[in-house]
Amino acid sequence: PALIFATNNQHKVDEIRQVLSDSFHIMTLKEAGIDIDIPEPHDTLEANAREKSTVIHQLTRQDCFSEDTGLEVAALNGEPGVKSARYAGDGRDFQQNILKLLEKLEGEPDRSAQFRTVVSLILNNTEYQFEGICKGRITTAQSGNKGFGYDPVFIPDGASVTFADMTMQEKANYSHRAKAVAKLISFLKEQQ
Ligand code: ITT
Repeated sequence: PALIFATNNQHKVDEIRQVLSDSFHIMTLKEAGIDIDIPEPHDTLEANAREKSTVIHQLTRQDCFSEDTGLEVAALNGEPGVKSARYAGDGRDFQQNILKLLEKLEGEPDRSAQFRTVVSLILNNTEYQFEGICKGRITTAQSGNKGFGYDPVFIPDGASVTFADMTMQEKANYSHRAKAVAKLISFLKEQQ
């Protein structure tokens, strides 16, 4: 049976489906007929990821996973981090979030940052977590129109363009999400 992916973010679904091998199928909340706004009340990615998978597990009694992702900027002591989606307010307006980030980093020579994804899997009533980190830097201006969120201002180490300048396949060669999901896949394979 397909594993339920507890998210309301279609970009995450697209990126994860693209890196999943044919042996694993995931079902979105929409496809499972579940329409809820999953809460993210905690102050760590780990706790929020667990909250999301736990809520959906309690609702469906099925194996499922979630992920929580944050952009951690060194010069801002790890901000926006767990607040990445709502950095500039509850409107979750990505353009406003990006503008706030660039403003806070104005004149700052240290542009280093990382994306961090924590996957929370609930399998047979037990929770497991998998982390993926992508190090890189924040640009001074936006570039590209692919991807989502902070992609137009993030260049991963080893690349010369932003995530938003890359195809989904190219992004997956570097991304936090692809790394965390690779760990999830190898764990699931061990269980088979
Ligand atoms: P869920 O339903 O899975 O919770 P969400 O959009 O609320 O989806 P998060 O709580 O993980 O997701 O929010 C993290 C925010 O960080 C997200 O809304 C984006 O703005 C940003 N983000 C996450 N992954 C990203 C990526 O790969 N590239 C750029 N920005 C990303």
